Amino acid sequence: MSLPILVSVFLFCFTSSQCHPLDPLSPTEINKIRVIIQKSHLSSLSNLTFHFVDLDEPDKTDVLHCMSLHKPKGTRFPHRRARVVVRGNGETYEVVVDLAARAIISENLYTGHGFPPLTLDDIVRASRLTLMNRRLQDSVLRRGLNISEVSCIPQPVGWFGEPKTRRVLNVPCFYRGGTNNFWSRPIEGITTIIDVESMKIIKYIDRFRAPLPNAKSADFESSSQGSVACNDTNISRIIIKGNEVKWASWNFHVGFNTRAGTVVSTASIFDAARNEYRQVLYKGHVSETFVPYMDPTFEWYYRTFMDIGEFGFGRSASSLVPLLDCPSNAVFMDGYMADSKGQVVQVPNAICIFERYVGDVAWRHTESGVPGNTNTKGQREVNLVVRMVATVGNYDYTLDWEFKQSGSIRVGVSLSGVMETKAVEYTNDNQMTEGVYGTLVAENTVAVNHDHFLTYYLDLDVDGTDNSFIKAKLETTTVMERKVSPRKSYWKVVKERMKTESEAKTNLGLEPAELSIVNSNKKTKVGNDVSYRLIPSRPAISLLSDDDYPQHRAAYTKYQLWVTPYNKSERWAGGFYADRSHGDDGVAIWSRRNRSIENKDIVLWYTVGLHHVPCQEDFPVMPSIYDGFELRPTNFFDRNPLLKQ
Ligand SMILES: *[C@@H]1O[C@H](CO)[C@@H](O)[C@H](O)[C@H]1NC(C)=O
Ligand SMILES: *[C@@H]1O[C@H](CO)[C@@H](O)[C@H](O)[C@H]1NC(C)=O
Ligand SMILES: *[C@@H]1O[C@H](CO)[C@@H](O)[C@H](O)[C@H]1NC(C)=O
Ligand SMILES: *[C@@H]1O[C@H](CO)[C@@H](O)[C@H](O)[C@H]1NC(C)=O
Ligand SMILES: *[C@@H]1O[C@H](CO)[C@@H](O)[C@H](O)[C@H]1NC(C)=O
Ligand SMILES: *[C@@H]1O[C@H](CO)[C@@H](O)[C@H](O)[C@H]1NC(C)=O
Ligand SMILES: [Cu+2]
Repeated sequence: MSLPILVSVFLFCFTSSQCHPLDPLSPTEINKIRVIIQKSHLSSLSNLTFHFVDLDEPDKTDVLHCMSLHKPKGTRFPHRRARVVVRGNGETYEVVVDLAARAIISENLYTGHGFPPLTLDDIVRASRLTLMNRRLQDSVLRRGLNISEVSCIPQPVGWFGEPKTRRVLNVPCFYRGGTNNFWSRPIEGITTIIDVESMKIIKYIDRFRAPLPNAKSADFESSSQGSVACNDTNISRIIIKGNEVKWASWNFHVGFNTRAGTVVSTASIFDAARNEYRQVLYKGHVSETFVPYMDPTFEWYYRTFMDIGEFGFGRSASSLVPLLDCPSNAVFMDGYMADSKGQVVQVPNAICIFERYVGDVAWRHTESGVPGNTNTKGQREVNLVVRMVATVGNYDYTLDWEFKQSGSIRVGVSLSGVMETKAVEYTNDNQMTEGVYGTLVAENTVAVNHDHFLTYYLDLDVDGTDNSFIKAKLETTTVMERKVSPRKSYWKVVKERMKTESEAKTNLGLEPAELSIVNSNKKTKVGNDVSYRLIPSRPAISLLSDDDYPQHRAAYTKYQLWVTPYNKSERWAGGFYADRSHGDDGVAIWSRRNRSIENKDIVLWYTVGLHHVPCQEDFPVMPSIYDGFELRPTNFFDRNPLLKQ
């Protein structure tokens, strides 16, 4: 289709607090998009469904230009556009909608591998269809169970080399019967495969029976405790206008979309010594997740989930519960998204923002070397947290962006929720033989081994867009001048500036290295390059073999860190069309171009990884495990920014 040439439509934007160029789509805009699509020729496609509706972000240069103008009245901002992916007639269409012009300005039929994210409707219908299946009902009855107590949960099936793929879901079923924790009571041995497009069951197999795990041991709701409120911090220091947040010296924008959930952008920090805001992070969010289970049997092998691309963290956002998810001083933000019909769905309290004091010290010193007095000085560490919770089926991910007054940003994730378990005949570990792929956490209940990899998109702009990535290795050095020193060794810092994408791929091991994002065009007063350092989490990379299909699709999990030159369309680490993808898109593929990353606008792709060997304490509901990393100013300020100027 040829693109109509549009007269540039300028919105008078950015004159009020309501309007930041990266603001998520408002309910009014989502409605408008639906109407525009329904009035277009796309409405004649059969079974038209909306799979993705998000802001089509303006070009970065335009956004940065706009930001740097200190918002004079009447600053013009180019446009509001939306990126929409719909399916109709069994095909995928990528559409860009201009909201001011109320028109579709581009349209493309996607013919590559993989499918757009599943809709909630796909999931609900597949679940219902499974429960209505006579053969399943018979299987349930033969096991002496009551169909009214069965929950069936559709799951994406990955890709295992089939030349042609359809949109299908595998729908395992579980038994409530006395507990809401059905995840711990799988009805083992049954496989239902559903073709999502025609909403028909295309395969039903009942291979074997296993005992149903006990309801009493699986239940945790009856022993959950109320939350304790705590008023320690000061809400009045947080200033929120629209989606922009000002707190202490920080200024940033909080967005929300169905795929990533929380998106933090245009974060800058006020440098009192220079009397100016300085850029730190243009955009950061979770880009993809990979959760492969380590059970290769027929009923389990396909469970190799890429939750962000297959469904979405935003679509899985839980409404946060005051005093449980967020403390009493939290401020809440709602999220908005489109459902499969393009209609607005509100997620009340999708994000909370709060000041946190946990009793830590930001800096301190006791000086006893001054005659006459021993003197202690210091400052409490009070941070600002931006939080959301994505509940993807059985798992709950609490995702935090924590801003410190020292200039650090701590990005963390807490994992809780319920294990995916497999029903087995064993009631004691001493009966377990080969072919068990996890830990016996209760009688007849194995929690299966698995990994969690969360890959973050981090477009840092340290004091400007032109940055480089430096690995500083600490090398043991032999002392040569033995006449003046009895020492035999020391370590020195050897900095290596990474020139290309292939050099920048990093696995952190025992080798000591400092990883930093440096702006060599900007110096401190004493001449150091300004930079931010990446302080990593515990290193973990995928242990699957390179030729295994799930690994091929999530190839980026073989390195903890990738660095690419900024490209607006490179955003989703496992590729946009992750459902049933063949591994031909994503950061591992883009990086093969081996582009230059020196003194360029660069993007970091950092993976927080956990190998999860379940234990009994994880059952029936798992105590939170925390992991995360920090972005820390390094020769960015002329001295400790916590001190008064
Ligand atoms: C099956 O479960 C439903 C809902 O829990 C209950 O109302 C019904 O009595 C049960 N049927 C039998 C045969 O136990
Ligand atoms: C449209 O949906 C119906 C019901 O789900 C299905 O039977 C039909 O095959 C679908 N048509 C296409 C073209 O996918
Ligand atoms: C927290 O502060 C609010 C508002 O000042 C107050 O209503 C509430 O009772 C306080 N809660 C506790 C546990 O102190
Ligand atoms: C809370 O912050 C406001 C604004 O910075 C300040 O005026 C007020 O004194 C603070 N209150 C407390 C209890 O710290
Ligand atoms: C941006 O990335 C896409 C996907 O990798 C690629 O097709 C396109 O050529 C890139 N654009 C530029 C300017 O490099
Ligand atoms: C990437 O480019 C660099 C510099 O041109 C070169 O030394 C290196 O071998 C290349 N790596 C790959 C994998 O192509
Ligand atoms: Cu886990």
